[in-house]
Amino acid sequence: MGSNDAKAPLAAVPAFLDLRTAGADPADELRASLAADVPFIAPKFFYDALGSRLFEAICELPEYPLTRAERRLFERHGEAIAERAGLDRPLVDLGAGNCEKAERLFGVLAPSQYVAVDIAADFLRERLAALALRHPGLPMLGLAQDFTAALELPDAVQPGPRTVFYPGSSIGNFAPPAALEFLERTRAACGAGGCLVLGADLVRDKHALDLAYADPLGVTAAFNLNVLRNVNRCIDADFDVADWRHVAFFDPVTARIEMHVEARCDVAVRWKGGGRSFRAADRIHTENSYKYTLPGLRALLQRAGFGDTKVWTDEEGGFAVAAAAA
Ligand code: AVJ
Repeated sequence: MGSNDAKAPLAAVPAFLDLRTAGADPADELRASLAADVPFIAPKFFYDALGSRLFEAICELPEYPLTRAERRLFERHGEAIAERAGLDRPLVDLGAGNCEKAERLFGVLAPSQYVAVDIAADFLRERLAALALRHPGLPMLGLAQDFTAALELPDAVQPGPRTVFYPGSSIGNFAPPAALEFLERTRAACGAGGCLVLGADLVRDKHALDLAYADPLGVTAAFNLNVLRNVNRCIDADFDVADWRHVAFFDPVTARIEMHVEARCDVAVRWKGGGRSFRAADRIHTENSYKYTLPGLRALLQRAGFGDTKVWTDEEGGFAVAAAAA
């Protein structure tokens, strides 16, 4: 063992900073949102270790074309994106997850540093360590952080201009006013001369959108219901997953997917410091996933202060990728 170690290449484990305690306490946040008049659970609570893996499985579903459509766009237009974003810049990946999307762009973007930001600390740490082995020459930094409230980039992140990468249509989790604020903060993180590379799912046929979030295998149902297990862990609650069912639908009026968990019967749930009773058919709102139109996407980026913006679309998948100058 020892003699092999001596010959092994010096692949450094990427630096990793856990900034999760910087903001509000997630347990307080959960207790408040569950006690609200219209109870809800913020979507970031989907992403415990199992939730992160269930989301990876969702991306494999034929009914969920987003990830594949976006991949096609990055494959086709990677060079054009790099022309706008510039080479040799820090690449800040918001909601990096398994880091797979960014890795596919390393070749064209030739980043000077890879900064992966995600709420799922253990999952990110694990995937980033594997990534570093494949790219030993690229400096990497992992940041465990809830960037939905505020994006905090420590000094270890190389200064601007930066390329901020926000793929997968996670922007859809924000209601329009929050999306605007988020994009304004993101523009500041890019710095003058920097660039935002954004993926956004487009409004499509309702039936197709409904199926993408209520797939017949039940993978999305498992992903949604798993949030209750994460809540149990976070606030010592006693949700029984079997008492709840998955509800998801596209609402054309708000142009958003809504996901809820719905009580199958009357249930009383207790947690540390409180509890709540739910009647049969009561719902807890777990996610909004807003879909965009091309004019809507352009207007939003412009209002957030971005300048020259190029948008590429995938007809088949109904998906858009934008490169917006900060
Ligand atoms: C990761 C927020 C982009 O809204 O499509 C997938 C999460 N929820 N299926 C999305 C999700 C249900 C996903 N985002």
